[in-house]
Order: sequence, then C-alpha cells, then structure tokens
Amino acid sequence: MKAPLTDELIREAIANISFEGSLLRYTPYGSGHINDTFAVYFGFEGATHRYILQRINTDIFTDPDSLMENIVGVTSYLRREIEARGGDYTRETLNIVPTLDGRPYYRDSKGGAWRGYLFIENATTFDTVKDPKDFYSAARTFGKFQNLLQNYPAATLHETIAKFHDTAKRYRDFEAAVAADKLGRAKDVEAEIAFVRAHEADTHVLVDALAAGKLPLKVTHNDTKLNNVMIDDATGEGIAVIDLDTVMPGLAAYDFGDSIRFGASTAAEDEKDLDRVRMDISLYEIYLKGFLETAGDGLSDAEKKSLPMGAKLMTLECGMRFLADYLEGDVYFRLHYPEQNLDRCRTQFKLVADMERQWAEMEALVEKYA
Ligand code: ADP
Ligand code: GN1
Ligand code: MG
Repeated sequence: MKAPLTDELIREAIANISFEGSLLRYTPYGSGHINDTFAVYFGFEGATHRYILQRINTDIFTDPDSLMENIVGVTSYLRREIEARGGDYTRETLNIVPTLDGRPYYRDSKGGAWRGYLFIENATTFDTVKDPKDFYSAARTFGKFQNLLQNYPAATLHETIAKFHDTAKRYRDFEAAVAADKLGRAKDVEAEIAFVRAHEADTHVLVDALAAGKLPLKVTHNDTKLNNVMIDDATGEGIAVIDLDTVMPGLAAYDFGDSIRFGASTAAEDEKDLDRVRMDISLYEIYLKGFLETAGDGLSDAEKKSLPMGAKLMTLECGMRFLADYLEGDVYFRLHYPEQNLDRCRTQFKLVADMERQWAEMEALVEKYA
C-alpha cells in the first residue's frame, strides 16, 4: 500500500530530482484519477518556472522500473521522430527530469516512486469539450501518436497492467466483485448490475477478433481521454500526448473508443443528472474524421469497421470498472466525494445505451470517412 502523502515525502522527492533553481512552492495539479500530480515552482535567474512532479500509483503500477523503462523508450523514440520533422521535442512529448543520480525516477524512504517532467507551458488539458475544434485537434493528435509508434519495437514494451483492455476479463473481474460484495452494496445497484449482465456477450467481441487474427495488435496509448492530450493555447492545435503509463500493445479501436467515451459525452464523467448525458453524434463525427486523417493510412478495413465497437466497449468496460470499484470499496479510482464511482458508472451505462440507439449512424459515419 502507498504511504500517506506528506509534505516531508514531497520535499524529499523534490530534493532528489534534478530540478533547476530554488524551490518556491508546490501545489496539487490536474484531475487525473490515478497518480498524485503536483506543479512545482522554482525561482531561477530572477524568473519563475515550474515542473510536473508525480508520485506513480504503485498500488496499480506495481513495477515502476518496467513502467519507466517503457516511458524512457517511448519518449526518446518520439523525441527522435519529432526532431527529424523539425519539431520542438520539449513541448511535443513528455521529457523526464532525471534524479540527481541519473535515474528516471526516485524511490523515496517509504517506497514511493516519483518522477519529474518538464512542464508543457502555454497549453491546456480539457476535462470536457468546450469547443469542438479542440476535440478535433485531440483526435488528430492521438491519431498521429498511434501512427508515429507503428514502427516502435512492440516486443520491448512491458505490459504495465496485464490485460488492461481485455473486456472479457474485466467482465469476470466485475462478476467476482459482485459475488464478494465486500461492503454489502450490491443490493443497491441491481439495475446497474443487470445492465452489465445484459451486455456480457459484447465483452468478447474485440478480444475474439484479436484472437482470431481479424484485428492486429498495435502499439497504442490505451488511456486516450481528453485530459491526456495538451492543446496549444495559441494555435488550438494538439501538441503532446501525455500520461504514457499505459502505452503497450493494444487495438486501434481502444484508443479511438476511449476518446469517444470521454470526449463525445455531453456531460462530465460523474454527472448526476442522467438526462444531460448523451453521446453527441456530431462530436463523434468530428473525432472520427480527425482520427482517420492522421491514423487512417495505418488502419485496415477491419480496424476501421471496429471503431464504433471500440467506443461502445471502452465505455461499457469503464462503467464496469467504476461499478466494480464501488463494490470493492473505492480502492482504485481517486474519489472527490463518496458515491462518485456510482455516478461515474451510471453515466457510462447511459452512454452505452445512447450509442446503441445511434448505432446505425455510428457505422454509417465510418463508411463515410473510411
Ligand atoms: P493521471 O495518470 O493521474 O491521469 P496524468 O499524467 O494524466 O496523471 O497527469 C494529470 C494531469 O496533470 C494531466 O491531465 C495534465 O493536466 C497535467 N500534466 C501532466 N503532465 C504534464 C506536463 N508535462 N505538462 C503540463 N501538464 C501536465
Ligand atoms: C484513469 O489516469 P487517468 O485519470 O487518465 C484510468 C483509465 C480510465 C479513466 C477513467 C491506469 O485514467 O483507464 O479510463 O481513469 N487509468 C488507469 O476516467 O486505470
Ligand atoms: Mg491522465
């Protein structure tokens, strides 16, 4: 189990990473559900600059050596690709700030794993789509990311979370959480459990296609939500894909699908008023167009056809994960209030139902752009 976060631990980590300047202050940063993220401010030659400091969630990413080996590999590969195209690698990918002894992360005295990144300035991550153009930019950026990594030596990547998007396994894990019913919560969520069970057959579709050789394994990001891509404040273009903890072999449909799950929703992931939660087909179309523009050349017809199913399954899977976490006592996703996982799972199931309602159109749009 992770040690409680204390100022002492944070300061210990800061002191052991080769940040430049003298420490001014630090503050919790961002709205990720997994790691502990801080903006750390330093004074240097009369100016202030900041870095990102993160304590990796080692309850979830139990092997930080392998995890950071992946990130070193992927970011240095991207750096070369970006430089070859005349780009600015300090803004267009993550850059690790090494520890004082030259390692990619610092092990604190309580076993915690900390890393520093250059702060990508003058760019924003969004938690909801405010301007459809940003969503289009996100699509192009995630698509380009997938394309750039197509020649990355996939066999060298560690699986940081085994079977991360194996939706059929996620379903079995979900059933195990219902059976254990650790906190006696199952009786209050019968409708949600029934919704998942009614979709059991769906959970096999993509993993079966993969096993049958109908869909190829690619290097994918696997966590393509909108707040994992930085949009340039000046140009509105996507500049960098961040949160690289789950870069590993996966399906193109996973990356497309997880973006739709989060970004094409008309409401926040934890919206309580389900009347406000819909899958906005025009946002879906915008994303599909942008994604195919940059990733499309590398995709087979079967992969293109699998994109709507990616959207539905990533949403169903995420809902199952939120509900399982609720049943297990909220041990995985960071909460900001007690029933948040329940609210989150309900929005996901509402989105799945709304995708089913618009299924024919979702497929027709793939035909239109493919
Ligand atoms: P989590 O795994 O918890 O989602 P992330 O790596 O996505 O953690 O970081 C959380 C948030 O911190 C991001 O959504 C983004 O807003 C911000 N962030 C992360 N890395 C950087 C960076 N290098 N520059 C600027 N902001 C960043
Ligand atoms: C987590 O780390 P973050 O907040 O970007 C989760 C994703 C979920 C997402 C739901 C490693 O993403 O799989 O889709 O929450 N990441 C991990 O919002 O489990
Ligand atoms: Mg994130």
